[in-house]
Amino acid sequence: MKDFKLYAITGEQFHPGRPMLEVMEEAIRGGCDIIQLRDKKSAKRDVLEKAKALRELTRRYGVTFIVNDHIDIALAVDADGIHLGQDDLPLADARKIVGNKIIGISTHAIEEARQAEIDGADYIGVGPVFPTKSKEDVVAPVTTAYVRQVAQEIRIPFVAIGGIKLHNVDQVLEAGATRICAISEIIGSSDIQATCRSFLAKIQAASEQSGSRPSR
Ligand code: 3NM
Repeated sequence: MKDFKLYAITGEQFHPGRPMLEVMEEAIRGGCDIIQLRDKKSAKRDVLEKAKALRELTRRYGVTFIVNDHIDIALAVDADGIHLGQDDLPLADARKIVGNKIIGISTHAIEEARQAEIDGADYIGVGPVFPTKSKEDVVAPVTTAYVRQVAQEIRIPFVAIGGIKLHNVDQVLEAGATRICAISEIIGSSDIQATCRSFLAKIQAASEQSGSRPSR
């Protein structure tokens, strides 16, 4: 898959009164290079309409587009991939349906990360690093210790997620993350583009620092 650095997920409760498409366009203009449609509340047809609109937007900007949960919608709109949780369709079965589209898997423990790698995930989510209110039934924070463990052991791309803000992202980068995902900090921001640019500057600075350190 095309590599990425800053991953934004939709969350319409964080921008009341502002259209989702406009908010996600701001995120893209700020430099987000992968967008996920995550909507656990709307009727399926409404999710489909949102997916169509986001597919058109992301295609216009050349940004990767992922649909959470709904494999059928991902296929219908020709999204670049899907994102699945631990309780969704098993990866091997999802792979039979989506072929070579991107499959991302949420992981909350190293065993899940190892399994996702073995099963052929294209990337994994690693979280929630910090407490978050953006996800229901969320597990306890995995802390930066889990980020560190994944950075050392797992070879497929991973993205850190969960409660990541501009004020704490440095800890996550220091633990070895090179890709960051956020919902509330990005799309709940009053200046989305500036927030994205600040995240990217921090990601860039951390990568330059780690590049100048002797490798393990
Ligand atoms: N998945 P915020 S945490 C959607 O750990 C999601 O798998 C998580 O939102 C996981 O950036 C999370 O607002 C919510 O904390 C992230």
